[in-house]
Amino acid sequence: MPYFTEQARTHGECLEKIKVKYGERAKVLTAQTIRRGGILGLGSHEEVEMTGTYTTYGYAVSPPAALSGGGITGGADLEAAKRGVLAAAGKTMPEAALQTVLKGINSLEGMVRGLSAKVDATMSAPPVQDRGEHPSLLKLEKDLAANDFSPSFTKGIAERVRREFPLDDLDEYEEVQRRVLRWIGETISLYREAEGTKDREAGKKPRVIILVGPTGVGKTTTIAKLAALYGERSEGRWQRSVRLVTLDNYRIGGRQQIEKYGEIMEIPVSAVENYEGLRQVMALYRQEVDYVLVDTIGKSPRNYGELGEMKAILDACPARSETHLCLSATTKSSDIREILKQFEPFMYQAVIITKMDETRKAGNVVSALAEEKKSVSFITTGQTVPSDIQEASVTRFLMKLEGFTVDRDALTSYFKENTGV
Ligand SMILES: Nc1nc2c(ncn2[C@@H]2O[C@H](COP(=O)(O)OP(=O)(O)OP(=O)(O)O)[C@@H](O)[C@H]2O)c(=O)[nH]1
Ligand SMILES: [Mg+2]
Repeated sequence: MPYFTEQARTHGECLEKIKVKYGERAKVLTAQTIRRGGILGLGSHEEVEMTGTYTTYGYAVSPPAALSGGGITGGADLEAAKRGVLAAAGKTMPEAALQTVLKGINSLEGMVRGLSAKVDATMSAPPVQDRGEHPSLLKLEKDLAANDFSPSFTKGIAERVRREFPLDDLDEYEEVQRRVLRWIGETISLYREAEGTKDREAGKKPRVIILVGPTGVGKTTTIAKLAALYGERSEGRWQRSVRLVTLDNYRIGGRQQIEKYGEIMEIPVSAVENYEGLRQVMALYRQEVDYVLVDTIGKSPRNYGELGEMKAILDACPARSETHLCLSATTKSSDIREILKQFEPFMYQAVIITKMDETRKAGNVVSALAEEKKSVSFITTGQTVPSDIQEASVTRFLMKLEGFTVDRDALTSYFKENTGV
């Protein structure tokens, strides 16, 4: 909360002055009698000085500027006092001594004026801590929290608003939202195939994609969707050759689920249970296959032993394989961070956000991905195979934000994305 110091000739005048400047927002904390004006104690007079605090909504008020009329005065007071001193001294002092005193007074006067200007300048600037209290900032923080953005992400955005927003623009909440949407969008890193294969024999066949992730997030369903997407079916046949491999060999229903998808889509499925089995399948598919999609068993991110065993089996895949971590959009923020970290031994290159249709808030996902510096490859939006999957796009995430006015065309154009997103 900002402080004020006010002086006036009487107690009543001082209270009046405070009331005019700060109104009901002022609270007087101290009152004392001081001596003001004059030079070196000569020509000064008594005044009342009060200090206190006042509340503010940031930019809307500028009491510090108003204070510049008080405080340390140069001007008229100084001139009058100087004349008085010279008149008194002139009667008794020899000329040389008088000149020395005059010089001293002049330099003192310069110092006082400089100091006064500095104080005025400091007090005119809006106090930084007040800026956070602007109603637009308060609303923005509320809107971000309502969208499940993490406290640290929200804080980062609010700080950027304070830093970069011109004073006038902050009153325009729509403009604040528009710019903030872009900033949020800029934190979203999209995964593109070229990145995944960078330094790893780019373009070499087959492209091997492994899906890992916690239990029940939608790995198998997503594998089926990806198979259809990459297979590019047209004129009743697949244009690309796709093969499915599952490590989910033992679980009742696990193997049958993917085999059912394979049967419906007419795509071969291989079930393997160990490193050697996977190595043999990979050797078999080394030629003449465009895509090999590997489904894994859902693992609790806390079961390090099982995660380690699965990782050891997956080592049979070629080094250039891409691993994508499936993560449900319905997961709460703290768990998302844990999952992103615990699956790191799999060295996944991208995250697939599943079940986006089941939540109206994407802030938890966006902030966790940004904070953990992860890229996102796909978004799945329903149980229907093969249609409910899309390549991840910045606009798609931003469209999920509640309470924000989203201009889809402006965003797709800003982020250079397809208008169809
Ligand atoms: N609403 C919704 N449901 C989905 C989505 N993707 C998958 N599901 C459903 O989530 C459930 C689990 O899907 P699975 O594909 O079996 O999940 P999984 O990760 O393979 O599960 P485990 O192999 O047991 O670890 C099924 O009922 C799916 O239909 C999605 O994008 N949206
Ligand atoms: Mg599964």
